[in-house]
Amino acid sequence: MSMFLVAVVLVGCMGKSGNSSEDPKEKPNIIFIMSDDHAYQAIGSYGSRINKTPNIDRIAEEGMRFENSFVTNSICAPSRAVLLTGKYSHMNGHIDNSTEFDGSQVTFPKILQKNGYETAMIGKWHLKSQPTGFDYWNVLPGQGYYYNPDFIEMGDTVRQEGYVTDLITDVSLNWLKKRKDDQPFLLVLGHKAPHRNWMPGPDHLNDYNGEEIPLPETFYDDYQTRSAAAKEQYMEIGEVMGPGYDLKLSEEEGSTKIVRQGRWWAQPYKRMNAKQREVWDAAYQPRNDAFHRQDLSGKKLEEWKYQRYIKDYLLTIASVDDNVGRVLDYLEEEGLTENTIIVYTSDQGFYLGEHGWFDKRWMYEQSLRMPLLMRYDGHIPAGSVTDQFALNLDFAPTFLDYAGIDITESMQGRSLRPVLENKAPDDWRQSMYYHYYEYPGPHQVKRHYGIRTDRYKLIHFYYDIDAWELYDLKEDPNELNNVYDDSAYADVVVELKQQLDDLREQYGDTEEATERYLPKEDK
Ligand code: SGN
Ligand code: CA
Repeated sequence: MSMFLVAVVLVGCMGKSGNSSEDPKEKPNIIFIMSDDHAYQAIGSYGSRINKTPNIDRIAEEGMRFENSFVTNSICAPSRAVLLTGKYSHMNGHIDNSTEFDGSQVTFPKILQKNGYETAMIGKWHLKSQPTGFDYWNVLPGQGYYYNPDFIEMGDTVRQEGYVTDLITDVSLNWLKKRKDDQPFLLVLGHKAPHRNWMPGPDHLNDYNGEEIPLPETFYDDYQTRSAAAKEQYMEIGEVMGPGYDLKLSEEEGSTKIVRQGRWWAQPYKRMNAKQREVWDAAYQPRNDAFHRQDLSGKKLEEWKYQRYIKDYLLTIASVDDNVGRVLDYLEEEGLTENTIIVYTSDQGFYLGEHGWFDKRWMYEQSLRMPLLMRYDGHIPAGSVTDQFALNLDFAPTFLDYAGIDITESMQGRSLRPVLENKAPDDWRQSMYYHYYEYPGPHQVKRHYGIRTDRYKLIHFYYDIDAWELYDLKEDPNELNNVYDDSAYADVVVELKQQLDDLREQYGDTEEATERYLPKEDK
């Protein structure tokens, strides 16, 4: 099926599958909070061993936690394009971070807008083209800065003083306060944090000081049983993290002069004003001095890098958590919790040292899994947990369903509503399809596609490699043992390859589509 054909959608036909009446005021409001690179391993309600997120956990306590929520292409802009369109990357055309999103496509905010919703997009956007389908938008250009970031408000670029996570929340609360109260609303609130280069906010610079965060079990993975793909990546904490931009080191003991090599640390550092820099240096200098005095090498140096990375990462999350709390408090104060669907998720998962890595992209668990918490009082049972498979493909159909809009013809995902209401039908998906494209590219994760069932994961790496991997998630949850060539799994391989072909056919991801998205010189 051509990606252009599937863009034909029925916009605005009301009421078939929803519970909402025709009166827009009766429809639920939607607040969709998406942070950038927030791993489930760093969320309290997912059992984090390394941090606490009391406010994010409030959403789970009052709603549902998804244990098996997956992204279909584990990287930022493509994940957002899937969210908006409800279609796989090969269908919406946004396969990697390099291209501009085609905003003329049908998206769920556009459909909601046409059906009486007031819509806003605030914070991280990352799709290069201007947002469409939003009555109000105020977004970071590109990745944005942590301190004193620029915002593009309806086309005008304005620099705001302050810390990005607080500022995005300020703009969001202001919009909520000013919105029209005779319409339901959709607010997409995108946080920059905890994206690289993990600069903590002024309120949390000194948390975790003197503490040791435990190393993940697989930190020293040697990739022995895997294909060349895992050996040829460029995302090891020990190898890749630069002293300046990533690790925020100063040049030498006693100096606040920043290290210049290793990426562009000067830019974000110099963006701080004098007061902010003073607070920053006061926090980092003693720790940097201690580092210089130790003269570390080998594993000790790698583990020091891990500590610096993970603490900075978690500190940026502490601000996200505070600010989620501000939004939830506002909704409670205004009596809005009852009729508002609240979602917390991240554009993909992330490695917090598992396999020795940071970043995402792989179909392995930490980057495939998206945290997903949803609350809708009176509709989603409080404190519930589901194992059913959810995909980022499902967000658009879910919101349209709750708004009483029939979407059956247009999107590739399914409404999560029956799952959220503990009524998953017998034909709910038992497997999921994944396809990642951005190679050659940052971190050098090779192109791959695959299938995950509740027990197995089969992956095919292609382009400058032709390699298969199979993991038995029950026997090997850490995915250290590729059993693709183990004869005991021969039947499983045959069965999964068939299922994978079926999924590729079902979603229209043909050989021709895969070929179409190869780098130009290779077509
Ligand atoms: C930047 C980062 C990468 C990261 C990509 C994509 N490098 O290029 O580490 O993988 O963004 O991230 S940086 O040195 O510029 O920080 S994504 O979440 O936007 O897809
Ligand atoms: Ca991301």
